[in-house]
Amino acid sequence: MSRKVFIGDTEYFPGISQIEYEGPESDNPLAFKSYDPNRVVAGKTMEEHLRFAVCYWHTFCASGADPFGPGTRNHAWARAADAMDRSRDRADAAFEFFTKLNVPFWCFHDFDLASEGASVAESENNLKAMVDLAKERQAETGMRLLWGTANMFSNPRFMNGASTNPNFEVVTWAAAQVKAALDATVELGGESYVFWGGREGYVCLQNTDTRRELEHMATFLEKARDYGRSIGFEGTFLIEPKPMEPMKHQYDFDAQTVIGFLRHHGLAGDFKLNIEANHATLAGHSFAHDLRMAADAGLLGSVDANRGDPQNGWDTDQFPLHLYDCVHGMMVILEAGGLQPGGLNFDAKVRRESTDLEDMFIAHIGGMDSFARGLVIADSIRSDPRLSDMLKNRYASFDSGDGKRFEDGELGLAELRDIAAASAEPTQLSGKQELVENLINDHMAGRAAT
Ligand code: XLS
Ligand code: NI
Ligand code: NI
Repeated sequence: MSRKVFIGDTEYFPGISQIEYEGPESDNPLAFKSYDPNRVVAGKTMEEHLRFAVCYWHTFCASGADPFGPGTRNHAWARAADAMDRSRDRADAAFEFFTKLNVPFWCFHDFDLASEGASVAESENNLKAMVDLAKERQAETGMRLLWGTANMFSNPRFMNGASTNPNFEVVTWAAAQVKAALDATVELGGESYVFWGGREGYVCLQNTDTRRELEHMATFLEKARDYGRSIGFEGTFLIEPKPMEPMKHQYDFDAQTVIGFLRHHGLAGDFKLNIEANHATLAGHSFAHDLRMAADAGLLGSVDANRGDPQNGWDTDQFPLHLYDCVHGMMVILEAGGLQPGGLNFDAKVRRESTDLEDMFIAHIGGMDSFARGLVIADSIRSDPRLSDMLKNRYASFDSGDGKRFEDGELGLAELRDIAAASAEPTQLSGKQELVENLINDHMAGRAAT
């Protein structure tokens, strides 16, 4: 291993060494069974396809607190009395974790990395100091930043939103945060910059001027884009759709809503989508659906790889360990030509009850193995001509003749009517859903050498 395994003089994950690929026969919970970074699938290595990232917030900042009780974890990196010392310890623990896990990327919010100060200037200085440290750690370990973002939803000042806040003063504080977070992202060589619309939405429609708030959001994003480009940010700006929580209704409801918004405001050239699995399911869709909508629009930017709980109506942010989701998702991602410069960010947290230090590794290893299996199985399905032929044949009536003329926009409504009037009742074409599902199961169960 060329990468140093721990940073500074404290080892935060003692007893856990470099996680290696041991193959499907291994029964070591701290080894990869399927994720072999160098294995080539569909012309690229697994590492290049999957571009895994660990998120800072759930993994290093959360303690397991929920609305009914405090945290269940008291990590060594969260104990120092001074806030800056805590930030530094946390960074060292994080870079040790990233390196041992062997992921190429990480992601952060401004106030995950540094603590918020008492003024705009103090917050900026705290962040700058931590960015300098993170830059050193990146150079030492070879880690890269997938994306940065700003937390504009935790501080009580953002209770009514950030860029959509009815109070202009709050909008300026949001702008100050985005400016500093963009500076940090550029300094760390981030590939993308994310806007998750934390509290951009409403709880009471009757006290809200939605038209004005949405205009403010578009103006804010435009100014953020202009500032980013002016400091040399060449990456992608990403919007992360979510339909609800914390607000009753969030403006970035789902992929199609955001696509319409970006196009309406002329932002689709600089912005793409960061699709989170659990947000798609909260919107009543599947993970693969929102991926497909983004991909169809040419706007699939990156992925927050997690999952919800089918019985719960909130963002449980569980690790993405359901193989079907990963297979269906990777089918879309492969079809779209991949995620680069985006990646698969584990916006996921171990359960409150999973309190061993090794559980953090086990959860990420499971997520990485699930997506690696998803990749191999999706590639195997995609190279089975039965599915592609079925799909092609389903639309064959548009390939020539009048169907083709319709696709080309050459037939008016009256002409379409005349074609109908001159023909018999349309042929019944079976959707063959069960056949498609069986075919996918065949690949899940072994046609793919996983
Ligand atoms: C919350 C979001 C958040 C974003 C980053 O639901 O998923 O974690 O990914 O602000
Ligand atoms: Ni997310
Ligand atoms: Ni989320």
